Amino acid sequence: MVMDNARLVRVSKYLSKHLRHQPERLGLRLGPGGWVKVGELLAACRANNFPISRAELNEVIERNDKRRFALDETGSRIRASQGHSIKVDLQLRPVEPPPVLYHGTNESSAASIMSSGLSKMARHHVHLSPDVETALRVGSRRGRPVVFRVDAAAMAEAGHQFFVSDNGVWLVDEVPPEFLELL
Ligand code: HQG
Repeated sequence: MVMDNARLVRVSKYLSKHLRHQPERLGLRLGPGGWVKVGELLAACRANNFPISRAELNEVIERNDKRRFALDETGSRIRASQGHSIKVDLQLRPVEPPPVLYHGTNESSAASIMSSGLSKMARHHVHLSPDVETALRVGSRRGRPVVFRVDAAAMAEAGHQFFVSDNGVWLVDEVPPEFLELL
């Protein structure tokens, strides 16, 4: 483990940008599941004047605060576990959610969310957190946070599908307002 935090964050942001939003900027295409060959990724980063060593990549995968990136079982492919804006099929299977999940957002979005529910906006899914602390952290990114309680059990009962990413983020297509309660 050799990277300082500044480098760790820089590499993580660079990887998020290209594995979630703009792979074409590096001449990459995400394969099924959102996977990219590690060798191809590192070569593309180098060609774009942002060289990353394999050791650094491994360290980012392991030390990243939210474990945003994962290797496949062979260690030869990498993907972002969630957070994409481009069309990608993560090949996640629907699973039964815990009875309650949470969504953290900023205060100024609360009224709109209460009337129209949660939409995925620019991302692929609505992101839900397993606990209030995580939701507060997510909501704090853009001003004063508020947290909604999501009645996941009732949603599942009503036929909504839930997915969970490799790093424990819960994903749904939408949350209609009747399943939301502002804490
Ligand atoms: C809001 C980060 C008004 C929604 C985080 C959110 C997460 C509405 C914003 C992950 C709305 C979209 C995702 C409505 C939704 N009216 N506002 N009807 N419906 N919104 O960033 O959940 O660091 O796309 O509340 O930690 O904030 O990137 O979603 O505020 O896990 O790995 O629209 O991104 O992870 O914002 O964050 P985002 P999010 P990373």
